[in-house]
Amino acid sequence: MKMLAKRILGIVFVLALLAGSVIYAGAETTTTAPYTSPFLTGGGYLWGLPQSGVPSFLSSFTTQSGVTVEAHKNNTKVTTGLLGTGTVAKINRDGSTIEQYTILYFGDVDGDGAINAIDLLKIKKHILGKKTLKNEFLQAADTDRNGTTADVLDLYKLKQHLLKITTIYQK
Ligand SMILES: [Ca+2]
Ligand SMILES: [Ca+2]
Repeated sequence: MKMLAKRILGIVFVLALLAGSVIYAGAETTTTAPYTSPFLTGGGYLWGLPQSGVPSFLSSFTTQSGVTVEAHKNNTKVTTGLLGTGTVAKINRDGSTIEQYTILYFGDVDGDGAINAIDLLKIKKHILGKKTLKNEFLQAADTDRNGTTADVLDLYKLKQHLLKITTIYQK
């Protein structure tokens, strides 16, 4: 009798576990992210742009209903032109911002959305101690993506990029 009771208890326990996992699985499938995107985020930054056009950036997001993505430059919403380092991506749900990221476009150190000789000059000035790069602009100066920002190797990598010898890795 005792054995049977133990066995029933065991079965009940297994059934409860199964029921629990079914409920858990159900809960998991109903939880959907507000959006998906091919970009990477961390520390308040967003990066991984293949190029810096605003329209293609915005259309890269797949959003749930009620969710919108906006790009802001100097606190003004933009829908055309180029994104650059320092542009802010806002993810809104029902009118309020739920996530916000500052864009990093590696190699674009002045935030105009282009990688050119001006950016090279900015890194050079930083190295020489003439004008210090800060925040996202300093982060975007890690052109060789080794984690250290705005050093001679980054200057060299940017030069190579401009000469089309190598490309700055954005992912
Ligand atoms: Ca630039
Ligand atoms: Ca570096």
